Amino acid sequence: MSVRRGLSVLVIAGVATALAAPAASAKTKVVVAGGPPPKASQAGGLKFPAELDMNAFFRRTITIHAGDSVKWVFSKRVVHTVTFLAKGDSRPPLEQPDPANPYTGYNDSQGVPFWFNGQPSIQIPPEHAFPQGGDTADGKTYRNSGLSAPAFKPYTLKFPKKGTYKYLCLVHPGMDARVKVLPKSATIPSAKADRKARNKEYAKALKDAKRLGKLKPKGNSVVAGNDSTSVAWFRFFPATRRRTSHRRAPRTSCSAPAPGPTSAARARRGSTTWTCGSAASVR
Ligand SMILES: [Cu+2]
Repeated sequence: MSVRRGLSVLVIAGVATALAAPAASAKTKVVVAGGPPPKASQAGGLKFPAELDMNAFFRRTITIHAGDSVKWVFSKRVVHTVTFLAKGDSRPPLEQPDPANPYTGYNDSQGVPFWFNGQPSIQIPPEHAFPQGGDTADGKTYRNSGLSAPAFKPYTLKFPKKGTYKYLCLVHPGMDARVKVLPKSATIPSAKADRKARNKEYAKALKDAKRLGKLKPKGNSVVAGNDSTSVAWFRFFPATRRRTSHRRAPRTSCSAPAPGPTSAARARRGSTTWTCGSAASVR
């Protein structure tokens, strides 16, 4: 190779190196499952009443580059999952009948067997309860964080390919969201813009909660909880119901909050006792 040709090759190689985009390092964005978030700073320092739970993902749509990851952190107020269903599947119930393990030996206080003895027990199957599918999403096969409680360990997935990945929480119907994965050349919101948008979504949910928290049932009714799709109150409305007659206790009704394994309401069939999540009194 002549000296002149050698120099040309070096110059061309130098220009090519200068034009090549620097290899972007893979990034990880954070999404909070539920509310309040584990750290107050993850909702811009907003204050959450102790009896309030939020069943939504914040942000509801997160946009990343192909090759980046999303890390979900979990609210510690109730249990959630981050679940990507297999292509074509629809949302399964969290719990399923297990005919191999029927209920046996459950009697009431008088020793009379409950009606459900012999019926299939209701179980949370392992594929719902525990992490499934590895640490990379492919948009076709099942991925699941498992139940967040009791460890509340963050869950991270990498998204190598562009596309829109819908996911949901198996515990709360209506709690769903998506990850938008764009080519590396596309412009996406910065992490700072995402945090700002997330705080806004929390502020809106708090506003909805405040509206729901104004519930004033008429007459002698007492309502347990008052929910929307993404907000749940774990309290009675009103907290104190005064009797309208001294001769006879008022008729009160107690409606159960949204279903879920951590739901505070438990009803025993065959009994008149309802146990609800927060205290209320009739005076
Ligand atoms: Cu949930």
